[in-house]
Amino acid sequence: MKAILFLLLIASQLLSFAQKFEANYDEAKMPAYSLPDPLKFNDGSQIVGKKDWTRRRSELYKIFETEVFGVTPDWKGALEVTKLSLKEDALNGLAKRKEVRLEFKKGEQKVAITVLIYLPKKSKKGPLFVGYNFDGNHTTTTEADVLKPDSWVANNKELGITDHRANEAGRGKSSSGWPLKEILKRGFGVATAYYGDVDPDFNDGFKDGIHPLLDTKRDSTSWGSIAAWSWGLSRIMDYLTNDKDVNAKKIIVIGHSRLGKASLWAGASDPRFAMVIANNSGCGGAALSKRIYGETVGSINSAFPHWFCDNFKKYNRREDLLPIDQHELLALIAPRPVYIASAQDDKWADPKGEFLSCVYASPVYEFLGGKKFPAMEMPPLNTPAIGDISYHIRPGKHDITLYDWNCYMDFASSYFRVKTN
Ligand code: GTR
Repeated sequence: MKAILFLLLIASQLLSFAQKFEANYDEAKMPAYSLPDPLKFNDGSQIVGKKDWTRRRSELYKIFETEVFGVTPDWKGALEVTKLSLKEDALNGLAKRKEVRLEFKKGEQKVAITVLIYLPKKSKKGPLFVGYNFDGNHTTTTEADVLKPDSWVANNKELGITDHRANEAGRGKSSSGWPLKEILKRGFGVATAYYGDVDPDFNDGFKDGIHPLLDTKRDSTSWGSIAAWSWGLSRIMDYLTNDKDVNAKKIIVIGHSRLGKASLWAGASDPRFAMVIANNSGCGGAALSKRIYGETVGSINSAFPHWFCDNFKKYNRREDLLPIDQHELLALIAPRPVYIASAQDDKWADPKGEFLSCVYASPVYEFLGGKKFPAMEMPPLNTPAIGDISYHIRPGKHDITLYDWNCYMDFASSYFRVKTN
């Protein structure tokens, strides 16, 4: 009898698991939804002047904090910077390369972010991309002397990691997503760090990474891992504003996938980022949640319970109750330029939902004197729609490719008036 009950229990759990994760890929099966209007206050009144936008913006920001990403505690501590290396002729003389360690301490606990920076030798103080990598700085480059992370990394067959420690097998393995030579030749700098330095990406009850150093108590509005990664981007920005080789007014925050979600929240939270790029950022990033297409709020919260605040779980299967949607995350970045990109086969991230966020964020950019987003329909493949909000979709899978980077660089070159070497 006990055995039968046990089997029934397992079967019912498997069923609910399967139900939870069943993704909809049929537009016809999407529920009817209506999106909140970013230009209306929470009480329904219309915003009129630009001053109203400041007030409306803080209303919106607060909702994203308390219902989606969680509230980031104030950081009042000091940032300790250690220069780890300097190479004047990296990448065959193309770049000056630095590694710096940014250290945060509370009692015995400490968190250190190692930032790898490449600056073009030929053009000084041009724009610089800052973004995280997934597996360690050494995976972004084939250069043999770039440091590997000391922190926890995910086990990964391809990178030969079985003990949560980075090793030499990973060196250069992500270099296709970091086309350093192409970026540097076009006059851009790059700063990257391993995202797990800030908060290892697993559900540990916020015991490791930066959370315990800043948290006093935790509740349903406390910050999750995405907010922590965004916080780390701002700390890298703190460093960059003091680096005399860098023009702090031309810093572009970029991220792919979960790190695209982090770059959007960093851009919304920190106005020092002059431009924001989110590549294939999907659910919780640029994709509209209320469409219920591909990854949903319920599925992301089940697979990654540590990414958002606990309040976000209230909207599992109840996206209709969300007081915001992701077009308003883009609106929080206005009037600074934002570039969203999708991949055709990346249905899980809902390319159309990413595109529609651009359409529905446009009224805020226009209200602030910016350009209207130039597309009402999804543009054809490989045909970027360029404006203060820009968007493209390319063929292929979930990834960040040279094509994506070239689009971002074309856009940033014209925005920052970069001369190619
Ligand atoms: C997926 C997740 C997505 C996306 C992706 C990634 O498993 O469901 O939201 O963030 O990971 O970061 O690669």
